[in-house]
Amino acid sequence: MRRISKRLTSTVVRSAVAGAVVTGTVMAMAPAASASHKCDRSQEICYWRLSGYTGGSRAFTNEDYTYTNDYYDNLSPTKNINNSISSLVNYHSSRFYRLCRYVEQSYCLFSIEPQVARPNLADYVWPGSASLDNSISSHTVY
Ligand SMILES: [Ca+2]
Repeated sequence: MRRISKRLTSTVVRSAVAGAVVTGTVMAMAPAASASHKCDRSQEICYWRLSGYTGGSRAFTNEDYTYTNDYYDNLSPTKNINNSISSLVNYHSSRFYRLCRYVEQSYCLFSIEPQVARPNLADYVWPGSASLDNSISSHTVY
């Protein structure tokens, strides 16, 4: 009886260790959830914090569910891109980026065609008249 109990305990401990290793792997991969990267002006949509393509930039090639984990390059202090984008260029040769007013790809009502530049998002409005300036939070791709 004592021997069985010891064996069971040992199995439980081994399972717990295996579980911890799996959890550790998932957590190590978490940063990859942010799909943004440095603007290289090729096959991507590039965003800037200020109008006229200034004030820090950040790019996406694929869709993104939330901008809350994306930050402009070379800005000190660091600045989150969520609700702070003021100009953009779609450098992609064929993709349309559909901009979303909210995170979780919600209220995605403004499309950016391939090879199109928007120097000042304050010149554009969401349906209903709210300015696009400082109000993009995610996007889809098609
Ligand atoms: Ca993101």
